[in-house]
Amino acid sequence: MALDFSKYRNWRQIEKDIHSISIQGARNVTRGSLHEIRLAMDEYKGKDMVKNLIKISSRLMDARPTEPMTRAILSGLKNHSIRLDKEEKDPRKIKARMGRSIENIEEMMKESMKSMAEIGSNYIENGTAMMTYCHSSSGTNIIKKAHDKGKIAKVFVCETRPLYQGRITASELSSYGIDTYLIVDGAMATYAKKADMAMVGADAITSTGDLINKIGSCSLSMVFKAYSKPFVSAAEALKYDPDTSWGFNEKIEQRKGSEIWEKAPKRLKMLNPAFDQTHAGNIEAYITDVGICSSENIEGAYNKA
Ligand code: RUB
Repeated sequence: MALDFSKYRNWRQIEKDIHSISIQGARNVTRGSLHEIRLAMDEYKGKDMVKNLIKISSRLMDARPTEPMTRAILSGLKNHSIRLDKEEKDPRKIKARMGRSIENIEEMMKESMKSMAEIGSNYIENGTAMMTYCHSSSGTNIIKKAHDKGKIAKVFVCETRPLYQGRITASELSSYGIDTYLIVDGAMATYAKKADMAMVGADAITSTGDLINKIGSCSLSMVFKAYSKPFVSAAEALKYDPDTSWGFNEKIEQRKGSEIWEKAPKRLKMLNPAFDQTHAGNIEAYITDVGICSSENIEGAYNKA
């Protein structure tokens, strides 16, 4: 679901909502961050504007540490603002040029979403019973487009503990008129028998073609592997993290245990990773904005994007 950021008047609130996951999903995190920078430019009009933008962008790049697309886009924008600061004396001109760059990035993101929906909906076969996990705006857009083409029989949506992002997916798809069934995460193997394929989103893709996505995606991939049914990921090529080809591991965000159990017994320890890593061998295909690709040629897709 493409969130409407125009309701935000205060950029600090966007940052809080990214931390609390009220703004969730890699794409919405990137879009929210861009809007935050736009609002911050309105506040810091003077000559300290670029200094402040650099600080804010660096914080946003770490707000969700497992988001290479946000990092790549914000680091490009940060460098752009540093160059502009050297070229332009007038902060109003810097602001205008930064504003245009943000608009161009937003436009590029809309276009990549459109191509993913087209490519993904062509890939899905007629009469598909789909299973999804968490909420990915790329995934839901593909399913909606495939439904428009009459290809979706039904969708099973795992609710996705502990924050229930599956409910966002389920309400979006059912209100679009798709036959949608919300299931508890533990029922994934039961209903996978009745599904033809599984599709999840992507936060990051590593140089070995592994997928990093919402915790539980790996389990889903294993269930589909066991049933010899396809498990795919809808991912803009920009989700590929080139740093992983230099031997850096993608950092997995660890969240507070209180998200699992708010009033848990005092001595109880809780482990709450936000994401997990799905082995490339479990992934039938990546549906990217530059075409369908296997986990082996994801770097090629990234270079093409
Ligand atoms: C969301 C999640 C999504 C990806 C892709 O996790 O894992 O599948 O971010 O989303 P969280 P999109 O709820 O913790 O942010 O396709 O919208 O980029």
